[in-house]
Amino acid sequence: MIRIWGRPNSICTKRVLWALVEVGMEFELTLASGTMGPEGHISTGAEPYGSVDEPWFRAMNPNGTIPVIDDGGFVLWESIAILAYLGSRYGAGTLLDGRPETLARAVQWMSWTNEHLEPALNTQILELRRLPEGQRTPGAADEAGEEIARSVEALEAQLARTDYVAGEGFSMGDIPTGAAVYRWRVFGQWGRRLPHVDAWLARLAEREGFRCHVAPAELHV
Ligand SMILES: N[C@@H](CCC(=O)N[C@@H](CS)C(=O)NCC(=O)O)C(=O)O
Repeated sequence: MIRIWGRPNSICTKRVLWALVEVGMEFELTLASGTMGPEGHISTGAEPYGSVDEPWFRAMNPNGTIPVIDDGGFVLWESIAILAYLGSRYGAGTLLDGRPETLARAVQWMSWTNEHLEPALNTQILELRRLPEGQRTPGAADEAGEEIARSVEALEAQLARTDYVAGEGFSMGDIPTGAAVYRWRVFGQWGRRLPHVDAWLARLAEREGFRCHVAPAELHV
């Protein structure tokens, strides 16, 4: 049984939860965060789930970020590394298909998601939901939404050529990208016509890991 520390409304934790469903592994999730708790974001006065500043947690992950996994004593942080681990250890035929090209393309899109979508997505959710109204910056959420819309054109071009980001089959590469693009969509920043992205999201929505850990809008707030 894999242990995971994180929170269900963290986009990086969702990646790991979804991947665990894909590989059919049991896991135990321990809620941990320095910024969010059951009542919301700390900027609203809410108590965080905690643990991330404790010495035992920092010994696992000196950055104090989530998610972290422990698989029989093998401890790992950084969600993309965790997906790569799950893919290569448990994900033959589900997260990866054994082809170096699929692995490389999956990593390409996972890195692209971190570089091109995550910073703006983080701004968007803070500004639209998590920060108290008085602490929001006028226009920042729209600007972030526009930035994502521009970046997503690259994904639209890829999905015009292949059904999934790394080829004709689903792979771990679809997880971070799918969760991010879906979150952007949940918050209404859809705007442009992106038929291939739309069709791909509809395909991802049929997967159990997506339905459980990504689809519910309340899991993004
Ligand atoms: N690049 C890291 C990012 C880790 C990260 O910043 N995680 C966020 C949640 S998505 C976090 O730790 N937030 C602060 C907290 O909840 O304490 C990854 O992919 O795992």
